[in-house]
Amino acid sequence: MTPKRTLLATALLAVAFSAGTAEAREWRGWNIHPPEYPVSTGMEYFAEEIEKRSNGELTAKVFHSGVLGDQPDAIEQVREGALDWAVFNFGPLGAVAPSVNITSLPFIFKDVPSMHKVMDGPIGDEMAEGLREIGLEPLGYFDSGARSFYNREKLIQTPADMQGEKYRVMNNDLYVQMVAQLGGNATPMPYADVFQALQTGVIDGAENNFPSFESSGHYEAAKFYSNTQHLILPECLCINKELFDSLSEEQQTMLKEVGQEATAFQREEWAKREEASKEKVVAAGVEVVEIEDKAPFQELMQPVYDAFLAANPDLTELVEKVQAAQE
Ligand code: GTR
Repeated sequence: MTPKRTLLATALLAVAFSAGTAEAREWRGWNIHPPEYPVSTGMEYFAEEIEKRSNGELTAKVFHSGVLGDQPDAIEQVREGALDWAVFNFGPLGAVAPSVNITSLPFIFKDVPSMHKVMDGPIGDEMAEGLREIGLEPLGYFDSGARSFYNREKLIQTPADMQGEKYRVMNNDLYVQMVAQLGGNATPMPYADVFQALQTGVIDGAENNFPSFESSGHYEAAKFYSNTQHLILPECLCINKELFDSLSEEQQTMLKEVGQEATAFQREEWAKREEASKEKVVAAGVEVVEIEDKAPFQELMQPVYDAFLAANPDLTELVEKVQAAQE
């Protein structure tokens, strides 16, 4: 090659390379959980597969353990494109997407299989539209089991046991109303602050599923877990919508496929972890009580439903559909 040609080739290569790197900008993914948690391994599955199947054209990284900040902020950041993707819980998501907030009506799902059935059908598609409207493209609905109350000092068996007790809840008004209806006081607080608040007695308790109760270490400070299962919340594997829309049709199809596979994988991992976490906390001395009759808790929730539907009359039909789909 002549020196001139070499120069030209180098310049072309540089252009190709910079174009290539622009396309291959690594997507930044937010995750609140530690690396071995089922949400985390589901996200890693997604990241690895999209890189493989796009021959390295698409790359994504997961920042675990909430190092990129708390959930409500992260939701804003993925909506705006400051972050690219994440797995978000429907609780904090519902605070900004009304149709999604239906899942936060206490006891709306009978059990976890019913939640899957609803989310994997046309109602899940309607909620996906609600997520698109706020700038998120959902690629799968992950599992996060059922949430129950735990306490530092006592077992909750009836709502009377909640009188005057202070509970941390996620950032969503529905949970403040829910705890108030049960006779307690709710304090919305970032997940990362709950452990210390439990340890120091700033709160009497909190509520979560077994894997989070265990992985967060909350079980070390709160030894009484009452299986109220008052919330069964899906989680969303989401990507910034503008970013998704900028991809080729082929890439979008591939992403959707990988999203579904990652979801199937995550749900299996979830079921295993739920068992393991329960065993671990029981072995560590946590007393777990099953609530055979949930009716006393459920009956107190009517005002929460009424207030929600009064504020969102257009969602009445969707609430009814969610209920009817489980009959
Ligand atoms: C977990 C959930 C997280 C976060 C956390 C919390 O179960 O997976 O996304 O919502 O609960 O209580 O803040």
